Formats: sequence, C-alpha cells, structure tokens
Amino acid sequence: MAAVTATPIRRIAHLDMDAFYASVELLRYPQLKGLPVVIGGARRKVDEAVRDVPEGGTLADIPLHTFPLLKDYVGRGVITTATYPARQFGIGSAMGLMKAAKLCPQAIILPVDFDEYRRYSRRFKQVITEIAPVMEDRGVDEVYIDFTDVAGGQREGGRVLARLIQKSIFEATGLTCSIGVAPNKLIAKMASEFNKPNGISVIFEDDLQSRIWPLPCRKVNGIGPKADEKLQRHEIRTIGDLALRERDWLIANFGKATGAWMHEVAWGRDERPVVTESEPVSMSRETTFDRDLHAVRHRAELGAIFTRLCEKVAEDLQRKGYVGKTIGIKLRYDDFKIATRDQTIDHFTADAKAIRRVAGQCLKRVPLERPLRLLGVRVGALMKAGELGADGTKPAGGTGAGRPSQGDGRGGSARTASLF
Ligand code: DCP
Ligand code: MG
Repeated sequence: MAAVTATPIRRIAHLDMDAFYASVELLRYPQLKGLPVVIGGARRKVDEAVRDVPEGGTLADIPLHTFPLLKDYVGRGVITTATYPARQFGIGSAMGLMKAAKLCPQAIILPVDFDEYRRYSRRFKQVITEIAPVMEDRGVDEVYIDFTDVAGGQREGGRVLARLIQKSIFEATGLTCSIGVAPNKLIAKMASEFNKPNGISVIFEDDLQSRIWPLPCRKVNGIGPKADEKLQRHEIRTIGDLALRERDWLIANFGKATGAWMHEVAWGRDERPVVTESEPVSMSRETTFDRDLHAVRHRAELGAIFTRLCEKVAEDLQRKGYVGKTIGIKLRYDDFKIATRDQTIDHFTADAKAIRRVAGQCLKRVPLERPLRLLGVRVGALMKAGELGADGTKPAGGTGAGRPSQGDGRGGSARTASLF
C-alpha cells in the first residue's frame, strides 16, 4: 500500500493578548474583574492603593472604594489600554484621560508598570515557543507563529493548535489572548481581531470574499488613515472595493510599490515569512513630563530625569545583551516640535555613565529656550555584547555599524545653558 503524505498547506497564526496591560493589572487586583478600568497617567510610583492593604492581607484584599477613579484625575496623560467593560463607554487606547473621564467617570485608573508587562510578555512568548518554535516577536503583546509544520498545526485548519496555545498561556499566566489562523500573516493579523477577547478565528483561502472583502481598508496592516482617506475619495471603502480596482489604476494613483502592494493585499496574497529572531536596531527610553519643564528653571529635575533615562537604556541593553555606539537624544518642545541629535563614538558601550556623557553632549547641540514636554535617550548601531572584541570595538570582519558622524543635519548652535 502506498503511503499518502499530504503536503502541508501554509498556516500562519497571529496571536494578540486581550487588553494586555489591563489584564496584567487585574492579576494582582482580581477584585477589579468585570469593572471599567483604564491604565495610564503617571508611572507607578508608590502605589496609592497599596497603602490600604489590610493587615496581613494582599493586594487582592484592597477594598474597591479605595482605588482612584477617573473622575478625580487631573493631568494630561493618555490611556494605554482599557478593560472591555470600560470600552463599552467608548474609551480606548491613546485617548486623553480627562476626555475619558467624561465618558466614564466611575472607571478605576491604574498607573502603568512596564516592567511587569515585559515580564508577562516574556512568559507568554516562552509558552508559545515551547509548543511552536517558529515565532516572530511583534512587540509586547503580539506574535506571529508558523503552524505549518507543527504537530496539530494542520488539524481543523490550525484551530486545535491555537486552542492548545490559548489554554497553555492561560494556565501559565492567567491571561487570555485571541488568535487568527490563516494562509499568511496579512490575513492572520486581521483574523485575530474577529473574535476578541479569548477567541479563535480560522480563515482559509476560500474565505477571502466572504470574510475579508467586506472589511474596511483600514483593517489592512499598512493602510493608515492618510491612505484610507485617499482611497475613500475614490469610493474605495472595503477591501473588496480595492480588489475590484485594476492593478494599473492603483499603481497610477498610489505609486508603483504601494499600488502593487495594495493589489496583492486585496487579493489576500502575502508571502512574508515568519522571522524567528529580529535583531533590534536600537533601544530607547523616553518620558513625557507631567508638566512642561524648562532647561534653566527646572535644571535639577531635568538633569535627574535625563540621568535616569540613560540608566534605563543601559539596563535594557545589558539585560538583552547588547552594546551600541550611536547615542542620541530626542526632545519635544511645548509646541510639539521634535528635535533629535546623535553622536557615534569609537567604541561600543552599554554603560550608563558613558551613555549619559555622550547624550549630554548631544543635548548641547539643541536649542533649549522653549519649555520641554518630552525627553528621550536612544542607543543605536547595536551589536551583541558577546561578539565584542576585548578593546570595545568590533572584531575584524564584522559588518559596519552605521554612519560614523554626528547625525543631526541641522546646526544646533542656539543654546541657552550648558546644563547637562
Ligand atoms: N498600548 C499603548 N498605547 C496605545 C496602544 C496600545 O500603550 N496607543 C499598549 C497597551 C496595550 C498593549 O499596548 O495593552 C497592546 O496593544 P493592543 O492594541 O493589542 O491592545 P490591548 O491588548 O490592550 O487590547 P486588545 O484586546 O484590543 O488587543
Ligand atoms: Mg492586544
């Protein structure tokens, strides 16, 4: 009897955690389950709620009435995410907290705790790679997974494996996620939203017309508000509308690359592989101040924030095992204009003091008359610390590490103070 071996068909999953930051917070405050909760505003300092932990109790015992409410919030922070009960009030990511307070004054507000989210991010990704090793990291709460050759990856179009991953993540972390499984990344990304939260959607090639074409063009990862506006002006609202336009027409109106890409996308075609390890190009930390700060009047405060940012970037680099040689800064002024400067040094580093020193020199090249809203520090031209020569330079034969210059482009002569 001849053995029949079916060639596996390409099955790609996109997994996205549900209300990620908020769900992580609810793990330590389970008493908030089912309530409208938003995450945003200040970073976690001393947790105000924690002060009310009853004698011998835990965070889970903090009485509900002691949690801060959105209606009492004053400031200009934005929401990073909101629980699903809060979303029913029209609240969502990137909305100003004061505006959200008008929509749902009784929502509970919690500060962000990036370290905690990163810990959970690492945990759920580890669960996935133990089951399905070909995983592409797409940020703190989402990944692509190649199901094609994984055990169970073909059963029910990938639903069986998706269920296993969902269950394993939940058991390991207490968090839920939503998964789309499809012939490629493009469709998988759209599909993971179909049954949020805690859902699975399985899409086959034949489902293109019924499931994908009715969606608005904005659902395509890569069609942003500007492109969408232009498409709308041409009466193209859905992906189906897009599919019915001639490829040449799209190229004539959107340019060669974009037009051709739009055509492919509308017909559900995408050959991009799932890339297991992406090397970071740079690492950065930035902070938006609670109020505008001025280089002279708030010199000490700014200096401390600046040093802290450099330490954080250094910690990130060291934890992830990278060193870099291009060090840069970013400022946003009170008029929202952005200035960046960077400088490339002759050796690789992950040292907070070295980063601080070079970043300080960059700061001397930007105008500092206007008050500042935001300050950021970046280290680029990275390489793995393990590949470094003993003298802090790259061993011969390595690839080039970016441009060897002061990359600001504009003269930064106007400065008011040598503060940093
Ligand atoms: N995030 C943010 N600012 C934004 C959008 C998101 O800080 N403008 C953060 C908070 C989210 C996390 O990134 O928890 C993941 O983003 P998602 O878009 O996946 O949103 P959620 O996971 O919160 O919700 P959903 O269930 O819709 O995926
Ligand atoms: Mg998410």
